[in-house]
Formats: sequence, C-alpha cells, structure tokens
Amino acid sequence: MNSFPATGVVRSVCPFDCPDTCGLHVTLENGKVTAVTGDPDHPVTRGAICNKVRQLPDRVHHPERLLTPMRRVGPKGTLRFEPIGWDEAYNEIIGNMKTIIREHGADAILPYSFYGNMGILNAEGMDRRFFHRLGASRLARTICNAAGSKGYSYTMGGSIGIDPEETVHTKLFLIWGCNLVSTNMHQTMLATEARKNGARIVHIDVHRNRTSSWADDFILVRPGSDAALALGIMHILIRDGLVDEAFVKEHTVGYEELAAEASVYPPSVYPPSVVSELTGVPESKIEELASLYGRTTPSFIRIGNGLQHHDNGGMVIRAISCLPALTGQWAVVGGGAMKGNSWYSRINHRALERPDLLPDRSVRTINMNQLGEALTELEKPVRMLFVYNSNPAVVAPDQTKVREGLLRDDLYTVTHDLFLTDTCKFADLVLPATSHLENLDLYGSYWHLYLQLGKPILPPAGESKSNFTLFKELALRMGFEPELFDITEEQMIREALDSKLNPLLEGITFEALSERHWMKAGDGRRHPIQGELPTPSGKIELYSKSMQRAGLSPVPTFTPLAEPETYPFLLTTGPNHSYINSTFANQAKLQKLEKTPTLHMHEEDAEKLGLSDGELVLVRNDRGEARLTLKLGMDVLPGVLVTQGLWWDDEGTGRSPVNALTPQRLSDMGGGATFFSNRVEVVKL
Ligand SMILES: Nc1nc2c(c(=O)[nH]1)N[C@H]1C(S)=C(S)[C@@H](COP(=O)(O)OP(=O)(O)OC[C@H]3O[C@@H](n4cnc5c(=O)[nH]c(N)nc54)[C@H](O)[C@@H]3O)O[C@H]1N2
Ligand SMILES: Nc1nc2c(c(=O)[nH]1)N[C@H]1C(S)=C(S)[C@@H](COP(=O)(O)OP(=O)(O)OC[C@H]3O[C@@H](n4cnc5c(=O)[nH]c(N)nc54)[C@H](O)[C@@H]3O)O[C@H]1N2
Ligand code: SF4
Ligand SMILES: [Mo]
Repeated sequence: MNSFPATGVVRSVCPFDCPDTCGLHVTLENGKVTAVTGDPDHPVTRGAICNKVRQLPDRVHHPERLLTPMRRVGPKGTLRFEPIGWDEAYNEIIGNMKTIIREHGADAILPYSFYGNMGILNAEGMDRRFFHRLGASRLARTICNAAGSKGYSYTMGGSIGIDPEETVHTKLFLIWGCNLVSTNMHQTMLATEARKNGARIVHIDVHRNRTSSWADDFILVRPGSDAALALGIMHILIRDGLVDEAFVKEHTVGYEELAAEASVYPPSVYPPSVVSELTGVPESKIEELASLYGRTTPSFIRIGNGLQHHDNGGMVIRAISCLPALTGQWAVVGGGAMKGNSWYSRINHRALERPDLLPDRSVRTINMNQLGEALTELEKPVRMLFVYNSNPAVVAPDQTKVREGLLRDDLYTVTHDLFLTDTCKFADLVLPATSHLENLDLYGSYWHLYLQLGKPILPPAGESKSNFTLFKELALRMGFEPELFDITEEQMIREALDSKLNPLLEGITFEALSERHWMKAGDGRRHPIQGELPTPSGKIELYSKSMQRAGLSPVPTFTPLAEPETYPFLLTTGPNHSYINSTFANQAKLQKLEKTPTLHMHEEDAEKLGLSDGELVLVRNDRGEARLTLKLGMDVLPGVLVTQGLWWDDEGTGRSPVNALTPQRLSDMGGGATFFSNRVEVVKL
C-alpha cells in the first residue's frame, strides 16, 4: 500500500499536453493540495510554471470531479446519469464487448484517445496493449502534429531539433507559426536570456498575439502561405551567396535540385515579388528577413504547430526545415531548428504497446480526424467507442458529423475522464479517472530532453481509477494473459525504458529516476547531426526520394489551400492562453481570464460588412456555425479571421464548438488535421 504525505511539499511533473513538461512542487496540507509551483531545481523549467497549472488545486479538488461510474438513464445528449458500482460497469462493458465481437468482429470497437494526460503508461501503455490484444480497430492519432512531424522527418529523419538549453546562445530567433508566450513559455524564458546578450526575436504569424508583442519584430502572413515564404528566403540566400557551401556539401543531399526550385536561375518560381503576392508580406520585408537570416549566426527557428494544421501543412514544415541546412546552422551551438524533440527520449513502444498481440495485423485503421465519417459513413459501422484522455465532442473537426455519430442509438460509448465533458453527454457509461497526482508514471517531453518520474502523492479521488488500472482490470476480466496484464506500473516503466532501440536512454533506469527525479536523454553525447541522421541517406535531405515515392514533390514547393473560395474569409481556430485544448475550460478562474470566445477581424472588413467591435456575430459555412464576439483591429490581414480556444458548450448562451466549422479533410502528409484551412462567412445577428 502507498502511504501519502498529508502535509509538506513534494515533487511532481506536469502531465498536460504542453512541450515544457515542467517539474512541479506540490504543497499539501492535511491531504489536500493547496498550492502548485515550479520546481526551482528542474534544469530547464527552473521554478517557473504557467498560470493554468497554478490553478491545479482547483482542478484536483473540483466539486464536479467524477467520483463513481455512471450509467445513462435519459436520452443521449441530456446529461442524465445514475451512479453504479465498478463491478456493474465492468460487467456491462465486457458483456457489450463480447456481444459486439461475436456479432460484428472486434474491429467494430474503436478506442479514441489523445494526450489529456501525457504520462506514458496512461497515454500509450496499458490501453494500447489492451486494445491490441482485443483486436479492436486501430486509431491513427493524427490530430496534433502528424503532418508537420512527417514533413520535418523527410528532411531530418525524425523529431530531431536542437537541445533547447543551447538556445541561450542563439543570436536570431525566428518564432514561426508558434504562439510561444502561451504555448511554450520556457522557450520564451531562454530566448529572453539570449536577448540580454544581443539576440533578436522575429515572430511570423497570421495573428498579432501575445507572442508578437513580446518579439522584437513581427511579420504578418496570409494563412497557409509559409512554404512560399520559406522558398522566397531560399531564393535570396542563393541569389546573394549566403549559402554555407561546405556544410551543404558535407551534411546534405539534393542541394542542386532544391536550388533549381528556389533559385535565381530561370525559370525562377519564387522571386520576392511573387512571394509577396502569395504571402501578403511586403517585398522589402522579405528581403530584410532573408538577409538577417543569412547573415546572423547562430540562428534558431522554432517551428510551431499552427503552420501545419493546413492542407499544405506537411510541406510548409518540410520547406522551413531545409533553411538551417542551407546556412550551416546545425554546426553551430545554438543554431538550427526545432519542431519537436521526441526522438531523443523515445521509449520502447513495441515492448510497451505490444502491437504483436493484434490477432489480425491488417485490421482497419481509423484516422481520428475523421471521427465524424467513421461514426456515420463506414460500411462496417463502429459499434463501441471507448474514449479516454480526449474530448472529441469539442476537439475533433466537423462537429455536426461527430455529434450526429455520437447520437446513434446503435453506438455504445464509454467515456473515461475526470469531468463530465461535452463528450460524456453522449456516453452510455461514464467512468471516473484519477488525476496524475494519484498515479505513478513516466514522462518524456517533446521539447526538452529530460525524462521524469511522477509518483502518486494523493489517494485516488472517490472510486476513480487511472487509465492503467482501468485497462489492466478490463484485460484480466476478459481473461487475457496475466503475464502480460497482471503487472505493476513499475514493471511497465522498466519495459518502456528498455534501451535496446534507443542508446540515448542508456543508464536511465527506474532506480536512477526514482533517486534523481529527472535524467537527460543522451546526456553529453554529440548531436546526431555530427554523425548519421536517421534519414535514408544518413544526411539532411533537401531532395527526398521517399517523398517522390509517396507521390509528393521531392523538393519543397508551395501549394495553395484546398477549400474552394465559396466563402470570403479564411478562419484559423487555435488554442488560447488559459486552457490546454479543452482542458481547464471548466475552471471558473481561468474562464474569467478568457472571458468569451472572440473573432479577430480586420477593421476594413468590418466596415464593409457594417459590423462593430464587441458585436456578437454568426460565423458559418456548409459544415456548421458558431457565435463569436467580434474584436476589430489590424491584428489579422483583410480576409483573415482568428478565434482562439476550445470552449465547452454553454447551454445558457447557446455556445457551440468552433469545430462545427472545421473540415475532416486531411493535410498533404501524415493524415494530419486541417483545423486552420477553412473558409467561412460572417453574418450580423
Ligand atoms: N496555453 C496553451 N498552451 C498549449 C496548448 C493550449 O491549448 N493552450 N496546447 C498544447 C498543444 S496540444 C499544442 S499542439 C501546442 C500548440 O502550440 P503552437 O505550436 O504555438 O501552435 P498553435 O497555437 O496551434 O498555433 C501557433 C500559431 O500559428 C499561427 N498560425 C496559424 N496558421 C498559420 C499560418 O498559416 N502561418 C503562420 N505563420 N502562422 C499560422 C496561429 O495564429 C498561432 O499563433 O501548444 C501546447 N500548449
Ligand atoms: N479547432 C481546433 N481544434 C483543435 C486544435 C486547434 O488548435 N483548433 N488543436 C488540436 C490539437 S493540437 C490537439 S493536441 C487536440 C487535443 O485534444 P484532446 O487530447 O482531446 O485534449 P483536451 O481537450 O485537453 O481533452 C483531454 C481530456 O482528457 C482528460 N484527461 C486528463 N487526464 C486524464 C487521465 O488521466 N485519464 C483520462 N481518462 N482522461 C484524462 C481531460 O480531463 C480532458 O477532458 O485538439 C485538437 N483540436
Ligand atoms: S502546462 Fe506547460 S508551462 Fe504550464 S506547468 Fe504544465 S508543462 Fe509547464
Ligand atoms: Mo496538440
């Protein structure tokens, strides 16, 4: 049995889907969390945390936390439930699973999860093993960074950027399509340190936001046009002799082909005049940016996720990821780029998830961005949907379709969460989940290079169970092999850390982590750029044969967004400062800070439409509609709209999710989402 400290300050790790993965200090008084602050000893996050997680005590002890399993007693969508015991809940799930498997096959069951909790065991451990053994349909978890990761990997071989700790030496930061101040605050701290030593910070975005105000320079671009901007920069680098030829020769393949696409030699496709037309950035700004980039060293590009939620998102990241190779920046401490860094701390997924347990390896895979279609249009319907670590009734695109599917009478939906989310409204059975403070888990980061161990410091709230325990108990009740499922968290962490496949994890063991709390993957090793990269050629690929084989342009290129111009505005719908996706959106203090979902519009557009600041408007297209409060100014280009935040439904105001407007269409690579590539019209209410 665990014993929990009733009072005192204990270490923890932030479990939310945020690159920073902070070390936390949790203050306990009489068994209650009274404060959460940053762990000052953490080597990267150094005692600072965001305001969201300072409100963690309110989340953990929230009066609306789910404490028992509940069964639906009213029609779907009405939030009428009655509490039941775990035995009854398990019997119902297993009874339904067995019937569905017998009548329709195991692939009629679909898990739906993402990273509401980033703990490895609870996000991609026991759950994955259970669903593989069951033979359920597989879920392609593509909602976040699939297109960009793929695009970046074509150049670099994986999510391999520079160590963020090195960015204190950087002299030029390009913060490109990343709302850094809100979404990766510790990179802001490191950049601020570099700025004290003379670094310049340039922000490139479709929206003048908190990050633009913090940066030294801001470049406003048209959504979906960044590949053209990157090619325009390449054009100038080549034209002006700013390419590091020695680096290119030693570390890259395909420079000649890339140069032919971008260069000054006829037919020149991306001269500044053309790029200016495509991006909305004045020619002089493009010249200035390219010259600054070509002449400053070390320079670092922080590539954001916003860029790749577009039809052409994979290619945008692919294009940008070629820039630091042209300028030889990877050879300089503090130089290079980063989209994500999960390659360094990659754990032994095979040992953990056991895909080999799948009875039929060719079982169908459903793309999570197309949940709407999966629930309404499949020839072989999904009969059971099992949701955990995610809130698809808010976060998935094309909500009209998603909710139509969730309302099906012949669909049995189980939702495991800490709260009665909008997805729970459609569930037949709701199960209570523990918070991460109640679990033992292993945490990586997709930004810094440290692995951390989070220990339970509170007993489970009410009858809540962790994802690990839920799927372990389900497996045992299904009669699955005890040697695979009747194991402890500690055993599973040891399996995950088995470093055969990743030498950078050498020496990182359960014992060492227990003692030291955090350990750096590949501590003290040479950057992979200095040796072999995991690309087919072992070098940075400016020309990619793999892309050619996949039917893509092997060199970076620009393709316009896909949606027909039936509606006048391009709308991007990113996350906001005070929530993490839809997490925290039910907490009063944070709601108060965010006030209400707004729509940023250029004042010229508002004037043409006769709309005024602060007015509630209807935003709509063929897929659906949303009501948003207008915020006028010059923060976006004419013809562009921005709204932030994934808000829960509000019955009072009639608020519905902004994802009613977004398409299920997939991006150019990796099956990624296209949340930011949608056209809408705005109507006075
Ligand atoms: N506060 C907070 N932090 C978070 C999250 C959160 O919800 N709230 N979510 C977490 C998660 S899951 C993720 S994936 C990351 C996401 O964090 P980021 O990587 O910062 O990505 P986004 O905020 O989606 O978009 C970044 C910026 O891209 C801009 N943008 C959109 N389209 C384009 C374009 O075509 N070109 C250019 N240049 N810019 C464009 C948007 O205006 C936005 O400012 O943040 C994580 N951290
Ligand atoms: N329009 C638009 N849509 C977007 C985005 C956007 O920018 N614009 N961003 C997209 C991106 S980048 C992402 S990553 C996705 C995120 O989408 P989701 O991963 O669905 O993120 P959340 O909305 O935070 O929902 C996570 C849920 O997990 C629950 N949870 C937390 N811990 C646990 C646990 O231990 N066990 C269980 N069972 N549940 C737990 C939380 O309470 C919460 O309800 O959204 C995507 N959707
Ligand atoms: S949400 Fe991000 S910045 Fe905030 S505490 Fe967690 S890891 Fe740190
Ligand atoms: Mo994400």
